[in-house]
Amino acid sequence: MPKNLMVLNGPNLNLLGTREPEKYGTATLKDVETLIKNQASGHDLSVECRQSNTEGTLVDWLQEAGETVDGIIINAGAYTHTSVAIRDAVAAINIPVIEVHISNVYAREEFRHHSYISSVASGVIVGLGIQGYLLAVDALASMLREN
Ligand code: DHK
Repeated sequence: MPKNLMVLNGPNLNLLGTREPEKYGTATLKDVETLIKNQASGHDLSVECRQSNTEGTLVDWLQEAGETVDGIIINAGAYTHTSVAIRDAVAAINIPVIEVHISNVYAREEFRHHSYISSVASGVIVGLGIQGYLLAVDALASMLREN
């Protein structure tokens, strides 16, 4: 059976390319999603990418993905540092979830140093730019091969 991934991006990540490019780079979200799809297809994985600025929508999509795909990549943006609801949604999921941050949150403001998601994620990739999403695809591909 072909395996499927879901990539969820949270608030303000729709602005990639123009938003603080010194921190988030110059690639647009569309560029990033194309790279993710190419990376996934190299592993014979299909991937659906979604973005929302709304916390509840991300919770709904996590619940949906937990039932319909084999692995999830999430960059919850600022909700990483605030959302117990997103953390609880991740904790309720029985498939691997990789948390990604484009910037090195530990080299930034103190309020970005804590993630509600990290302790319930399968793994975390931080500060490697948009390459983090591609490394997360590789990690999921390897986890799914082992299962
Ligand atoms: C993205 C955001 O939107 C911020 O709120 C996080 C994260 C960091 C990132 O680096 O991808 O603090």
